[in-house]
Parts: sequence; C-alpha cells; structure tokens
Amino acid sequence: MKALGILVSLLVLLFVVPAFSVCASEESMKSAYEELEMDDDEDGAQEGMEYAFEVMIMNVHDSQPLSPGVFVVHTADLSLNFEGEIAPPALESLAEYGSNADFADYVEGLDGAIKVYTVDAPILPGMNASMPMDFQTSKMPLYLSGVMMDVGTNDGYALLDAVELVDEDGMELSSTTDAENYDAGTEENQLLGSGFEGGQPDPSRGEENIENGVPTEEMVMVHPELSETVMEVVVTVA
Ligand SMILES: [Ca+2]
Ligand SMILES: [Ca+2]
Ligand SMILES: [Ca+2]
Repeated sequence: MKALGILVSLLVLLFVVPAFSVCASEESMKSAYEELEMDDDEDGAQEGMEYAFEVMIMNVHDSQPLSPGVFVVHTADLSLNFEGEIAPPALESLAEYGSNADFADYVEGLDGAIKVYTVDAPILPGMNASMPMDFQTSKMPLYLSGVMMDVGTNDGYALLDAVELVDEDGMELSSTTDAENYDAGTEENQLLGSGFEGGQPDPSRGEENIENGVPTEEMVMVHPELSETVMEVVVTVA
C-alpha cells in the first residue's frame, strides 16, 4: 500500500512539475503570490488600522499536491463555505483543474472582501509557501479564507474557512488551522490519485483538462474520500 502511495505521488509529481512551473527555492516561492488591488477606494485613500501578518501555507499530505489558489481577508459578510449549496460557477475551474483566475475575480466582487491574494504556483507534498499580508481597514472583526485544489481528485479542494485574524476589539490573532477538504459537486469522483484517465488534472494536457471527467450537479459537501489534512495554514502576527 505504501509503495503504491509513493508511486502515485511520483506520478503526480511528474505530471504537475512541468506545467505549473514549481518554485523550489524560498526566494522564488515568495514571488509566487500576488496581491490583487480592490477598487473600493476610488480616490486611492485608505483609512483605518494597518495590519501585518505572515501566512505560511503548508502541504502536510504525503501524495496530494495543492494547486494554485485564492485567499481573501474579509469581514463576517463573506463566506467561502458553500456546503449544502450549488457551487458558484467560478469555483469549477479551480476545483477541477487548479486554475485560480476566475475564482479570484469572483471573490474580489463579493461584499466583505478587504483584500484578495492569489497563490500562483502549486505547493507539492511536504512543501510550503510563505505569504506576507499587509492591509489597512477600519472594519473589524476580520477573517482569512482560502481555497486550493487537491490535485489528485476530480473536484476536491482544501478550504481555509474564516480563520479569525482580528477580533472585534482590533486585537491581531495568530493561529494554526488544518483545512478541511470539500467536494465541489461538479464532477463524478474517481479513485484518489487516478490521474487523467480518472478525469483528474494532468497539467501536460492543457485545456483537455477542462472537460475531462463526468459532470455532476450536486451540492458542495465535505469530501467523501479525502479526510486526511492536505493544507495547514499558520498565521503569525508580523
Ligand atoms: Ca465530486
Ligand atoms: Ca476533471
Ligand atoms: Ca465540470
């Protein structure tokens, strides 16, 4: 069983490394995230408290890569937990083949979004990515949510669900959280790690990944097979 797991992870590594252009060094990892400017402030002025955090996204699984992803600092008005609902259409391309652009646009447009960050490289098993977060707002409390695809699934993703960053008194909070895995409900599940033949993404196949698999129209649910933690997020007050 163990040997099979290692083989699967090696295959996944072979598939993922070429097309997602993995950043191995810490220096290049730091350049792999991007801050998206919000356009609420039409005059460019910013008001409120200045906050700074260091966010470390860790892949603690032994065979599931994490895809590029989207993170957002937000108020209580926003939630990325769609359990029991039909997924917003923009989640499909992230949950099925790790493309983060549509979902970043969607999240930027939601009420309660303070600042959106994209992680533009995958995080392989045992690796991590560090992301400094600076923002200014008069709103509180504040939360951090984020989504990255579990690559060896059909439409599975790890969700960091509203971890408190700033409490109602403006106190900044450090935390360590294991993200739970969800199923977007947009594609039939095959065995974990079954590759392109199982409808799961193979970055070397480009756009063929978009329609690879059997479509479903189910509600978002906790992932029925992938219960092990893949993404762990450590927030430190900077
Ligand atoms: Ca599914
Ligand atoms: Ca698929
Ligand atoms: Ca689909």
